[in-house]
Amino acid sequence: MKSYYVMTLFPEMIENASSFSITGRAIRDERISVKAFDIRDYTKDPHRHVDDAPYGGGAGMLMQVQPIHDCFLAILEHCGGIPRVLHLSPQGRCFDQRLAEELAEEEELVFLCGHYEGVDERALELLHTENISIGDYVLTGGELPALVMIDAISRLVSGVLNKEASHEIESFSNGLLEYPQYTRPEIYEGRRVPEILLSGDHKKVDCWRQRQSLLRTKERRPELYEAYIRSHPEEALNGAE
Ligand code: 4FN
Repeated sequence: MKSYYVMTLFPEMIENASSFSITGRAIRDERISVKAFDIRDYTKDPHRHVDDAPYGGGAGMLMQVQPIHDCFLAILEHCGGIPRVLHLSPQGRCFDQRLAEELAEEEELVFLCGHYEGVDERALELLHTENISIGDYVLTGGELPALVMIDAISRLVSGVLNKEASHEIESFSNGLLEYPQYTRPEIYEGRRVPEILLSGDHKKVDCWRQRQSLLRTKERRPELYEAYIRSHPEEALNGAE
C-alpha cells in the first residue's frame, strides 16, 4: 500500500476531499492511505500558535519551524524508509504527468502545505523538501495543490482504476488532448453525432479520433503538439488543415 502523509493546518480539508470518488475507493480498498497530520498538534506554544512575524520586518506571518519539524519527526515514525518531502510552493518546479508517474512509484510521500506568507526557510532545509507548484496563480494555502497531486498520483497506482479505465491511461497520457466525444442521443437540437462514429468501422473510428486529437492539440495546446511530434514525427499534420 502507498502511504501519503500531509502536513497541514487544515487536516479536515485533506481527509474529506480524499474520501470521495476514485481516491476514496482506493483508500477503502487499502491500495493507498492518505493521512493528514495537523501541524498545530505539534506546537509547544502555550497559546497553540504556529506562526510568527518575519525577522527583518514586512507584511504577514510565517509558519514557524518547530511545529513543522516535530510534525515531520512524528510522520517519520510511521515510515519504512526516508520519504521524499514535497513542499507545495509557487517557487517549485511545475507538476505535470511525467512527475505524477515518477511519484506514483514511491511507497511513501510527505506533502508540506504552506499558509500565511509561507514557511521559515529552516523547516525546508531540515526536511530536505522539493518545491513543487501546480501553476501560476495566487492561492491561500498548499492544501488544494497537495490534493491535486494526490489525485493525479493515486490514479496511477496499480489497481486503483478499473480495467477499462486503466486501458485508457496510456492513450490519455500519450501527451495529446482527447478527441471530441459523444453519447446518446444521436441528435440533439438538430446536432448530429459525426457519421463515422455510427459506422461500426473501428479502424476508421480510431483513425478519425487520432486525427481529431492531433488537430485539437495543435490548435489548443501548440507546445504539447510540438513535444508529441518530436517523438512521433511521422504523425505530423501536413498543414493543409
Ligand atoms: N501559494 C505567486 C507569487 C507569489 C506568491 C504566490 C502565492 C499559499 C503560503 C504560498 C500557489 C500557486 C501554486 C502551492 C503566487 C502553490 C501556491 C501552488 C501557494 C500560502 C505561501 C501560497 C507568481 C505564482 C502568482 C501563497 C505567483 N502550487 N502565495 O500564491 O502555496 O503549490
